[in-house]
Amino acid sequence: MTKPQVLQLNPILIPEVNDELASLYQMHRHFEMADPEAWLQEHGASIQAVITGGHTGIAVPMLERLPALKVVAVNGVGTDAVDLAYCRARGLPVTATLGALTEDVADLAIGLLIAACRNLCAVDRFVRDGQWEQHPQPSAVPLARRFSGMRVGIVGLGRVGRAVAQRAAAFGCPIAYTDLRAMDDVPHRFVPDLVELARDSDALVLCAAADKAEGIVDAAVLDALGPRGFLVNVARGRLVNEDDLAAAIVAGRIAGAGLDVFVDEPRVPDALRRSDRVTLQAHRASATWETRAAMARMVLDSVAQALAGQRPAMSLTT
Ligand code: 8YV
Repeated sequence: MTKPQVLQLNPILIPEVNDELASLYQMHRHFEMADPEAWLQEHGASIQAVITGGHTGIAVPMLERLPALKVVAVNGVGTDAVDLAYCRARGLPVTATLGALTEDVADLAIGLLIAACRNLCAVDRFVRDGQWEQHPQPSAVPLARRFSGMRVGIVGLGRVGRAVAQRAAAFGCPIAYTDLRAMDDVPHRFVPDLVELARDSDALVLCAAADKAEGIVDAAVLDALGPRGFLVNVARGRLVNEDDLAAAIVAGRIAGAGLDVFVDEPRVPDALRRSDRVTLQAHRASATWETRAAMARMVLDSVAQALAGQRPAMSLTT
């Protein structure tokens, strides 16, 4: 019997899961194809499942070339790069790895916040480059800012936002948040207006889905956050107007930023790369063995359920 055909758009880094996928399905790794266009032309009609990444998703024109498709399994929690309305109308399950990466993303948010306000990366470079020996006087390194007790404003109080709140609360930080609506099951203060939240916060942590929130962090929000305020983004680069952010960093209109995600990854604006007040990551928030293994297993399950004719448990559209 021929195996079901699966198109994989992004690598999975867990060897056991790759072995299992290869034993169950005929895997087609789009990212390794010499001529993906010609391949799609010839084989698109036989593909029954797509595996893709959270921020890369799959575009509608490609979905239209996969008429036998039974599932889009997103190896991530963000599905903003998949047209859910289109998939819903087509009766196509789109699955996500809901809940698998919450803890790691929240951990990195706190890590970035501490790195930003304590200048961890700049001071690391100061030591590494031999500068400490040349400038041993304590004034050679500027004083940092205390994280414990900072007023933390969370943008998007979903799973990740709540996990960030829990961690920040353990550091004695008063928490406020904004979202589409107030939530009655949390003790945190709801602030409907983002500018007002920024004005009331020492650190703004972005945890929101990007689909309806493109560019919400702009010059007005950054100015409200102010020259003693920090921005952390572990959600999507598109939430931020990156030109406004770069200008605010360069001019010292905000104190610093910790960024894991960018508008046009892997490109990071020069002004952000050059600034010592910005701590950078390469979209790594979910990138631990533990989380990536749990995510990959959920992807396996979703594909298996869909190909067995069941509604995948993690489906967002069916
Ligand atoms: C991953 C993500 O980097 O979950 C998401 O939405 O963006 C990230 O966790 C990505 O999905 C890995 O493929």
